[in-house]
Amino acid sequence: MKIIDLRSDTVTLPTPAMREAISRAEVGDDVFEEDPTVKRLEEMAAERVGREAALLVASGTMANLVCTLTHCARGEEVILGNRSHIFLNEAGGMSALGGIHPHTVSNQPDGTIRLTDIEAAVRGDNVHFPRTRLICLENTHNRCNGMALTPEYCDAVAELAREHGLKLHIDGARIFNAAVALGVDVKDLVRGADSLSFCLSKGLSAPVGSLVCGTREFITEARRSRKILGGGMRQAGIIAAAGITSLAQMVDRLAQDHRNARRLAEGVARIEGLSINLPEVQTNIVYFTLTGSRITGEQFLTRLGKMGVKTLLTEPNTFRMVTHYGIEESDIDAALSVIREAAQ
Ligand code: TLP
Repeated sequence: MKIIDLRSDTVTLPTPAMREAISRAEVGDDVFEEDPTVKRLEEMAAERVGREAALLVASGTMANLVCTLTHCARGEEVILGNRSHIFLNEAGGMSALGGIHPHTVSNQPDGTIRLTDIEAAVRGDNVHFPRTRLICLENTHNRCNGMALTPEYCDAVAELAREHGLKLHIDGARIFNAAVALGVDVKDLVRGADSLSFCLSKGLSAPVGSLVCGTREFITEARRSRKILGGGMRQAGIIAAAGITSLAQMVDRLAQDHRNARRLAEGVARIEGLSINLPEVQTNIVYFTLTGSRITGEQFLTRLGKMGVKTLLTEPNTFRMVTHYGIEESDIDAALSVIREAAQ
């Protein structure tokens, strides 16, 4: 039985071209800034997103943490969505390690936060309050149906940040999915941001790594934050080599993942006992809900697993499926047959 693993795009395996690039990678000690492959990846990343400089880090979580630690001092505050990955899924790193205070505001179903809500959350100058320092957005928005924030929305938040003397960070773990889905240059999605993180190890299929991008000055400080976190890596060209292949070869194919997600979503919509909001499926993430009361979410999850389809239960009856490299159209059709049977 072929296992169809739709839990996440983090399960992607390196491509043959990545393994080849890893085996040939020229390496050095990157803490001494002497790894030529890391430097090449960082330059390529910075250029790709229209920023002066970039820094390779171990994970998306580390990338976001490096950025919050670099922007904020202890006791300062970050405005971020209540469904954001930073708030929900990063073990409270900014407060645990940085003494930084998260101020959550509601994410709308499309991943945006209303400008009026952001503005209302900005603190006035008062001895009782933490100082607001940073706003964080997430694009695509994982827990908000993988939806893509538009350049216009990101610009509006950047403008608001500027008006209030705040910084803007974009958690762009899947920013290339957003750019491909919207048909825009990724530079236009991040042009107003003071920092941005994106992941190599999700839809772009590399085995490890994320990039932090910003001004040269910001990246110099971020390098220090990375060191504090124990994230200074030595012959990291082994990782960077795969990342270079990701940026060179794996971005345009995300459109195929989006088509597969669409096909999956349309199939799910035809299955009795399941409910899905089709217009919300824009990228490679599909959420649906079990509405019939015959079986529980846990039972449905177990049934799917036994029949070879791995998925995630994100709320009691809500499932997330993510398409990625290694999942073909035929796998989607096979998964739909299993889902249909399991929902009986
Ligand atoms: N998300 C993972 C899980 O942690 C939920 C996934 O399977 O989607 N930002 C966003 C928007 C993310 O979705 C993730 C990973 C991260 C940051 C963190 O990246 P890693 O896992 O590399 O630390």
